[in-house]
Amino acid sequence: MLSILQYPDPRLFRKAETVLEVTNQVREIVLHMAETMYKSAGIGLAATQVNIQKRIVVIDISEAKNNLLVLINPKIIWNSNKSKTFQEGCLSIPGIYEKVTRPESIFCKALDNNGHEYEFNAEGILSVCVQHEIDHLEGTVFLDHLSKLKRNRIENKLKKIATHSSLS
Ligand code: GNR
Ligand code: NI
Repeated sequence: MLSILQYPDPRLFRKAETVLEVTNQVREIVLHMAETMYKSAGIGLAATQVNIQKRIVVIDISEAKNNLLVLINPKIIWNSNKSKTFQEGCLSIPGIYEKVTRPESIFCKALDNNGHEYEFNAEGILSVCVQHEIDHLEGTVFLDHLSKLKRNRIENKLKKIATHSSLS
């Protein structure tokens, strides 16, 4: 299992590199990321979160956790004008859950584990998750979508938690 960077680790703010070829090394990263996502009970994970600066995302929103989606170099090629608000959390910001407004539906393309391009429509939680993960690849987190006031409140709360923690 890979360790997950915790906010505000500066490595979370780096922009990930495009994957030039889906090699065995990339597939190995995907495998380790999936294992890490399942063990952490997340519905998605971006390579940035495990300190790998490549455009690789894994998602599984299924109840049975048996429908792994692999998105390499994912790109949103269309989004709806209509927005929707959803309560989000992040494995890199544990304990913080906030409402974020994003386009309701998106049309995306990505490469699969074999390097083949595919396209898909997403709405609901899948749309939220894909957008949340692509944000990570761009070096942003869901807190960047909140008002300054809300964000400041959360940063102060996280600083307090860090003060009490024996790890810092
Ligand atoms: O596990 C996760 N749940 C979640 C809930 C609402 C909106 C987005 C997410 S993604 C998150 C895992 C994670 O941090 N992925 O980057
Ligand atoms: Ni996240």
